[in-house]
Amino acid sequence: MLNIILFGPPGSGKGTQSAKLADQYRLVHLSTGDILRDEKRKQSHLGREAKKYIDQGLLVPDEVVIQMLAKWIDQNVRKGCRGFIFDGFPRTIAQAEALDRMMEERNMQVDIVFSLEVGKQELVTRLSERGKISGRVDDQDEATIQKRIDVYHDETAPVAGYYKSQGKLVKVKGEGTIDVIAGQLNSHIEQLQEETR
Ligand code: B4P
Repeated sequence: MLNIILFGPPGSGKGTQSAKLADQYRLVHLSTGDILRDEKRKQSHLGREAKKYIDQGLLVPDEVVIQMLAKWIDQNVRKGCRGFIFDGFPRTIAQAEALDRMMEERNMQVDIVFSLEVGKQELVTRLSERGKISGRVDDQDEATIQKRIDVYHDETAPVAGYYKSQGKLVKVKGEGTIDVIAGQLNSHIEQLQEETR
């Protein structure tokens, strides 16, 4: 199994790069943002709860996201998947600890954590651009985008230290063309696969 985490601020390219990696290595792409937005669209109980946080640029409570993710992992493991790309999860230390527990209980492990490094102005530009077409409430105004970047620095950035101390964190420049960034991620994965062969 190959399990990868894509980590970075909002708009850093996590979703974009995860889709490419999932396709290339035939992994299951688990985007907590996409799952929560889908629940919002369906107006399920979870979706209505999540909406209160997402639309304001805040994180959905840990226990909600952790339970939701455990369910998705189990469903895909039962189907015999080759591994996962975690996109937008974990976003807090509590989520990172929960993921480690979930993996251990299932005899799995996180193999590599990519941190996509992008400057703040570029993030604001990308998300504002996406806001014109995505219809996402959290991309619509600059104050909410700013709030998400602040939440990232306060609550999510410390997760990088958690994986650095496990020797799993790899920083990658997230500015440049999508294909060049994808090429860098690929070469790190191939190196990892060489080392573990
Ligand atoms: P997410 O759906 O994870 O979305 P995101 O952080 O806004 O964006 P992402 O980083 O995936 O976007 P991408 O770069 O692909 O989260 C949304 C919300 O859901 C959170 O604020 C939170 O409320 C909630 N949530 C999700 N997970 C949670 C969790 N674990 N715990 C609690 N709450 C959670 O794309 C951005 C734009 O940049 C795109 O338009 C793309 O085309 C463009 N782009 C990408 N790469 C580019 C490049 N190299 N050059 C130029 N443009 C590029």
